[in-house]
Amino acid sequence: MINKPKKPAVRGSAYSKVLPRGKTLILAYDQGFEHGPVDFNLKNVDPEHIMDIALEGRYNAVAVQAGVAEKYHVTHFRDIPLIVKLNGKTCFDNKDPVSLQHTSVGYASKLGASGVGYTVYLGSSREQEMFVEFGRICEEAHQKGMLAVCWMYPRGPAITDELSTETLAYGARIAMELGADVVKLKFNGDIEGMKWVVKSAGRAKVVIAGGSRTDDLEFLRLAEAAMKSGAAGFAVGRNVWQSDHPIALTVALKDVVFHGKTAEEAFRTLKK
Ligand code: FBP
Repeated sequence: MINKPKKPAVRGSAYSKVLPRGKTLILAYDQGFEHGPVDFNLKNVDPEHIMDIALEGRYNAVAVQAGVAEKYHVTHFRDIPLIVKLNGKTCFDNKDPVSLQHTSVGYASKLGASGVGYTVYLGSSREQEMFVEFGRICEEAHQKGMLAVCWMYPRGPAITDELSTETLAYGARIAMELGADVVKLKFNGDIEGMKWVVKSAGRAKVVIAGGSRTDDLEFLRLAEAAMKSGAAGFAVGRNVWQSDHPIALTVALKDVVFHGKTAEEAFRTLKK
């Protein structure tokens, strides 16, 4: 019997830093670019506040654009694994979105990143350009021992339902086939359907986006359902850093993601 390696082809410690025991909680903070400062208040507009949450909450990584990494992550270099987003777009054109690379893998590596992130809009009339860029990014990242994380968002003229199971599964599959180690998707609420999505991603790990701020229990229920579907965790932003108790919510979220607690159990601890 041949011993077959099960981990993706990432060298060094990047994989075990960001995905210890195959699970992860990533704090996403690229919304200032994607949505504009409309998501922020006087506290969370400051990237330093987000770094503090990531540190105190012991996140497995923080995902930011290069400028934020340069100016704010540098002092946390050793303590919070970094994922640098290599592309980004505004919210002005969501009908036929395209988001092209503006930062190199080499520069992300110089900033100390364990991984790079890139959004692909499956169904855009320019999806091919994003496939080509992300494929090359995976190649370069793996040569440097970094993780490639794909934000896979079906959106554009060819997409009728961004959250249909088959569309999400198709996106997960493409991300894996292009070389992603982690594929970030939105959750569609259908646990059985999402199991198929996770299967379609093969050995790429599926993490779920948090979405806009909801109440804590509802968010924890989403987390419980996502974990039941076989997801490896979350790359969450607004639900945590728009909360007025981000650390307590992080602890509750970790109870669900890493310790298998139900949403109700985690919520009871949160309320205490
Ligand atoms: P949230 O948890 O705040 O939803 O963040 C997840 C995320 O993927 C961000 O990384 C990104 O900025 C945003 O969602 C994009 O979402 P959309 O394009 O749907 O507005």
